[in-house]
Amino acid sequence: MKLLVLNGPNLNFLGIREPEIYGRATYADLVRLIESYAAQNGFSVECFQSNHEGDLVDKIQQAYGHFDGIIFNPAAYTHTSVAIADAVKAVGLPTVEVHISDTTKREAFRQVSYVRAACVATVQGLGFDGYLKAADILREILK
Ligand code: CA2
Repeated sequence: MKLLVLNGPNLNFLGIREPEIYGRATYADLVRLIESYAAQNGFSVECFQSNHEGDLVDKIQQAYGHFDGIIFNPAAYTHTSVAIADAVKAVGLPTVEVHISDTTKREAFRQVSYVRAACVATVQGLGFDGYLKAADILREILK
């Protein structure tokens, strides 16, 4: 199993600001956690973070034929981007939407997710462990 882990805008700032919402661990810590979970569980991962909508769309398209599934925290683009939702739908790879925080308990504008309809599951409010749970979900689907 080969998974692509995508993170959207500002998640490179993890651990630097807003620790009360996103915790104190950094983006590098997140990548280390996911890579060591993959090594322990016998699958491979590539992690990619971008602040740019088009770069995320390009990376989703490039995943076609190269990855078995996608773990995706589109960050603010969750709530705004039809282009990203269309890209996930277009490649047809099983994709799990992940959010570190529980968006259901936050502002009204975070209650909309354009990408959700294109995803096989949503995991939110579990902190970094949500990415590991997403990998477990994809492993079940892909086996
Ligand atoms: O909870 C999540 O994972 C979110 O996807 C994070 C996004 C937010 O727009 C979504 O509604 C929920 C924001 C990511 C910003 O990350 C920061 C990290 C540290 C400091 C500031 C922002």
